[in-house]
Amino acid sequence: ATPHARTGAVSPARAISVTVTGGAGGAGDPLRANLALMAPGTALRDGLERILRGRTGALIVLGYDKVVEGLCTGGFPLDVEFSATRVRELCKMDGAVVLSSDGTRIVRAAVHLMPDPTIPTEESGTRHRTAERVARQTGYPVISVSQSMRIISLYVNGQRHVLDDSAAILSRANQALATLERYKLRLDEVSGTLSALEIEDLVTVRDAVAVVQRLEMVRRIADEIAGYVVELGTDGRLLALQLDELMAGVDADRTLVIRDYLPAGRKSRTLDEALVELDLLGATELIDLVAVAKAIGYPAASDALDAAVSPRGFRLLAKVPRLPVTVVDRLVVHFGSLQRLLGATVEDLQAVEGVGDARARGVREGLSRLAEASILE
Ligand code: 3AT
Ligand code: 3AT
Ligand code: MN
Repeated sequence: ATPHARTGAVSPARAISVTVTGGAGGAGDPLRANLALMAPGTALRDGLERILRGRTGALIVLGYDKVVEGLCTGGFPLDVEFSATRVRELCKMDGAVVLSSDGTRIVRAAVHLMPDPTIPTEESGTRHRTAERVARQTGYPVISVSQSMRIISLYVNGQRHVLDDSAAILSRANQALATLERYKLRLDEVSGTLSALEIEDLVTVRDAVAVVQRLEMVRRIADEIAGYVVELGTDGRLLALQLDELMAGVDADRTLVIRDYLPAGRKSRTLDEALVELDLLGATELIDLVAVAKAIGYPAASDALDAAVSPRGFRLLAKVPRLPVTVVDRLVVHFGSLQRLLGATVEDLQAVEGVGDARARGVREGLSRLAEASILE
């Protein structure tokens, strides 16, 4: 997935609720990476929960370098291994605790941080103003535990993210999962229809694009759930299993269907370009089949949707058992279209490098079986 962050609505607490849509927030997303560091099951989260229960507050900087050092006054140097109990005790004192950049050591404690006062901040309490400014000035994530409001916040990338408890995240995640299940059913319907039309050679741009659209919708909601899985840490294990099961093969299908229908020609898009364009579609554009068709390189006119197209055959060949990807590619290059593949005899198939007698029969039988199955549907 290509990562690019998008943020959602501003909640009353002025927290930026981070809704991950599109290709947003993939593995490279800094917010997601930091949420993983403090997810349930980690030592850092354990420490933060202890501070919360103890009703003290905390100000913790997750990184130490010359810039951070320059903001530190007072307190004392420590350089001891991080532990949940240590950080909880140290946070009973006034001031901030500074951790090493990898979070494994406690570098300083009871520090008075003096960030640049001209850096804008929307917070009011001195702890939270400091947290926001230090995060902006140093680029390191800063965690605050509010004593008065009893919440944990993470300041990173100019955003504030409030850590919810697992029950709240799980209820949102389960709603998203229910949506994913519905989307997946619809996807299975449209891809079944596409397979049947492909066998009959009756595909229009609309049918192919409908599958691309549904795949993208499924991928986006799955990505949102993947974000919850990260945030839930050990509490997200079952959610992760359900997500994996629902998403089996979806990413592969996405590539295959686009490779099947990417318009040919010198000026046409490559697979990667098409994927980027799809990723850039907003939520409302994604509902519009014309916009989706345009993203993969078809003309942006509504009558273009009714044009007949033929698949190259990648998606259906991938359903033939025990056929290596390299052989699929060679078969498609050799025959050029699914219709020619369907019409090929065992001898014709053997003309392709890497296809011997047994494999040729396998392909022949596999394709016939797919043809029968999709007509029955
Ligand atoms: P206490 O003896 O605990 O009252 P202290 O010197 O230990 O004082 P704290 O770090 O506990 O101070 O801070 C207590 C409050 O003082 C927190 C904040 O509301 C206020 N405060 C501290 N520094 C500033 C500042 N630079 N500007 C405005 N208010 C400040
Ligand atoms: P609470 O929601 O009350 O916890 P706050 O943002 O209202 O946070 P306060 O002014 O009440 O913050 O300060 C609470 C403590 O935060 C006081 C001190 O231990 C710590 N603190 C505040 N400013 C700094 C700073 N610049 N460096 C280190 N510690 C600070
Ligand atoms: Mn306060």
